[in-house]
Amino acid sequence: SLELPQPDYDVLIIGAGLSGCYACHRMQQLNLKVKVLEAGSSVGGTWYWNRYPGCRFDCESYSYNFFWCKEVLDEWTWSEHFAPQEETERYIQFICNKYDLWKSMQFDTRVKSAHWQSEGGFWRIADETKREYTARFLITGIGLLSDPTLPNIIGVEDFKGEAFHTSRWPRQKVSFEGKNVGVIGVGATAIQIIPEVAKAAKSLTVFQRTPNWAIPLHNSPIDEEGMKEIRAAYPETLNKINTNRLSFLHGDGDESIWDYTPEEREAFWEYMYAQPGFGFWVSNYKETLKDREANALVSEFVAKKIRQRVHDAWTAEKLIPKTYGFGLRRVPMETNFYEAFNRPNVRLVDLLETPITRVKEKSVQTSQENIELDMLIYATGFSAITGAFDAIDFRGTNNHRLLDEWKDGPRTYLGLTVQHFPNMFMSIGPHQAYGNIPASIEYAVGWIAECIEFLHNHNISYIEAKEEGVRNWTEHVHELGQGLLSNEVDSWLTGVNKNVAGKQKRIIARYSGAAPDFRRQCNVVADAKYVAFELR
Ligand code: NA7
Repeated sequence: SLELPQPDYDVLIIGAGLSGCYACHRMQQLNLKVKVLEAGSSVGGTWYWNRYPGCRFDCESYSYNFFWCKEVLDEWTWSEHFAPQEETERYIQFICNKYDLWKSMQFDTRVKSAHWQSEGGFWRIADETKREYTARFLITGIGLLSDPTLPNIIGVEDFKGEAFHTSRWPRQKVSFEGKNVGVIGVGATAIQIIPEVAKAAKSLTVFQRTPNWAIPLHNSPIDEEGMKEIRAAYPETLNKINTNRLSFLHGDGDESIWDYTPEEREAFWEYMYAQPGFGFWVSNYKETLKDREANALVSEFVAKKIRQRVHDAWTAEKLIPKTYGFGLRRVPMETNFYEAFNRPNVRLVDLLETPITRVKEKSVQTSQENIELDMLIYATGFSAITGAFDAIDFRGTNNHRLLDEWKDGPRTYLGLTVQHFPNMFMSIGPHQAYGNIPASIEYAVGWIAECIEFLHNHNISYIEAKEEGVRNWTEHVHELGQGLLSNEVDSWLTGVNKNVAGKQKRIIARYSGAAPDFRRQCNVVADAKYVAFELR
């Protein structure tokens, strides 16, 4: 009716990372009035914020790009099998140029709240400066590893030297030359930056709490001929992404470890360990991540490799995880990470043995010693999966708070929608299939765009997940997570971050079935014209 207020935009997108860029393109294609709000000063999301030295893809570049943009597939040249951050950032800018996405984007705008307005039926979004924006539909492209967390160590704010979280790395070059540098953490990020710091710094002290099982990346450049072959193979690559369990280039291992002799296994593992990328992790014997005995065998192989590569026996033992097996956390991919510890300027401090008691103005004090530092690098990770949601005050119908809705773990329908939060869609929110993240994004955004197109064409202005759908989906996700060894270990994949008060306990936050099964279920809902939702 005439007197109902009308929103400024058809669609508002939070975030200009891969999700936001693709969603923006789809909305522009539909001729909808769209706005993208981004906290950073440009596009890229993960590839904008994480600009620390050594940051790069650890999935093959040509499997970690988008497949919807045929022209870009033809025109874009990857220079390395695992592209560095700055190349990936340029790739995303290239897409924005190509599809004229910049015109819909607004940067340096951090969204703080999104409240559903029942009168008129739209979202009212406010940024940090309290400026407001209204839109019929809301798409979150806020990332699953985008809310960085500092360690909860006394005195972190007292440190007077240079200090950086890896995900808030400055745009200007940081020099390690002649400096005593400390790195806290040994996750995928730390494992990329440590060899870079080790090369240049006067000294590097690595503060490790839980060791991780890392394997070699084996990166190499791509020449002109190689890129031609990669282009020719794109259809085949896409087919692999669409059929493999985790949407990686690497197929699912389907052979049984028990069909092989110890010598045959050893030869297979030697071969796989020398291959680039995630193959050793995801294309291994089918029992390695499910069966404790098989997992112990593969873990022993990787432990042996670490012992061979790290000369100092004490350091090698400390770098080998003892409390959980290989592959049960996200496996960091490394380039000379283990060799860095063979340099005379690098040492490991085991925080399980000698914890940090406090950070001081010029040093880190452990229970045993005081270590003087010029620079402290926090490679301490993120409030993952739900962190970016927790940072925004989302309120749905009847003032429902998302934070309350999810206080015992996320509850979603298809990982794409939430009850009481009408007209809101999440790209790679909780309960979605992760693995190859750009592939997950491409699917999620495609699903959302088709849904919005359908609603638009049918004059439907309201869509909300139903209680039953949310209950069934959440149960389904929990069932899939049962019996997985990886769900018995603390990591960001199980929603644990010891630095965050509400994240001390393991939860099932991701869809751990096969990505093709996830997509099939979402397709069924779309094919049935979204009748599983409440539509008005
Ligand atoms: P991760 O993998 O969550 O790693 C964070 C690291 O920081 C990990 O080693 C943590 O040890 C360590 N950490 C965190 N807080 C502390 C405190 N308070 N004291 C000591 N050590 C601490 O984050 P990344 O950025 O490396 O990688 C995230 C993902 O991004 C990665 O998996 C890829 O998918 C891309 P802990 O294990 O908690 O003992």
